[in-house]
Amino acid sequence: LKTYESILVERRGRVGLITLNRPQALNALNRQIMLDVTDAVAVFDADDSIGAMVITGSAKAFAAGADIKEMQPLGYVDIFKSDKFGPWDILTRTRKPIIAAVAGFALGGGCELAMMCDFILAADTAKFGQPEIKLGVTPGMGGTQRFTHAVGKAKAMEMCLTGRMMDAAEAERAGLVARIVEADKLLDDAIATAQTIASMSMPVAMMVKECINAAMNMPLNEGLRFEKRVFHSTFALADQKEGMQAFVDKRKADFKNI
Ligand code: CO8
Repeated sequence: LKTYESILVERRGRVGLITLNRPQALNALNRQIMLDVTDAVAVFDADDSIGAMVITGSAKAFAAGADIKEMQPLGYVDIFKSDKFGPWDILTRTRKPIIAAVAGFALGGGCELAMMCDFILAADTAKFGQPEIKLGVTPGMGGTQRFTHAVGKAKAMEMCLTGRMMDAAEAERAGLVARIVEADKLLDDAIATAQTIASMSMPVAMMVKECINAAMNMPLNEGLRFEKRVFHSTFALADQKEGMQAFVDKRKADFKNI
């Protein structure tokens, strides 16, 4: 594995673990951390021995947003021409599942990065928010879009217009996070969850991810048609034969990812 300046990268079984590591700035997402995370994600996505990924931060902060000091001097043309945050989009093109394991602050770009992952596991210490309005800007990487899909219009409006934070319990009630975990068990739980996913048929897990993402972008009738075609296609896999045979034999399936 490569070493990076602003993240730590580890392999835990079939799970690729990425830890944001700019403690002096509460993991604020500067250019270096973006280059590091997007590179590491692409490397894991292309690695057949990795079945799922976890992105996490520290106990105090998943990420306290884009780096405000880096953005502060920019003008309109600078930010428009550079599409400064565009490279983050690679996360949404990743085909293997990514879990965000969030403890502490996930604010602005930090909340948006967590939402770019496939689901969020939250420590009971997690705090989510889109405080961009307090800086005189709008959210720019999903804070008015993915956030609204996740929590609904009323909460998205209130949160983005006031910039207030929500705690883990509220985030779970609102549907922003999949589950809450005690803070000191967060990483173990996230890795175990990713390991469970990585033990499934890899092509099937990738198809499930693709189908659920289709639900966010397609009208229901098109989404249902897409899902049915994908479901039919799974019957071409050796893993479908193995999965159903294992059930009949009352044993655990041993998927070969083919
Ligand atoms: N950018 C740069 N530095 C930061 C950031 C940030 N977002 N957040 C914290 N830091 C730095 C602080 O400046 C401080 O540095 P120093 O010690 O050198 O003064 C250090 O981290 C510790 O922070 P605090 O002393 O403020 O810690 P507190 O525990 O008192 O407060 C808070 C924690 C409440 C999280 C506070 O730091 C805070 O409000 N941070 C800013 C949160 C914010 O506004 N985030 C939104 C940023 S805008 C944005 O994300 C636009 C998204 C565009 C798309 C991005 C895609 C990835």
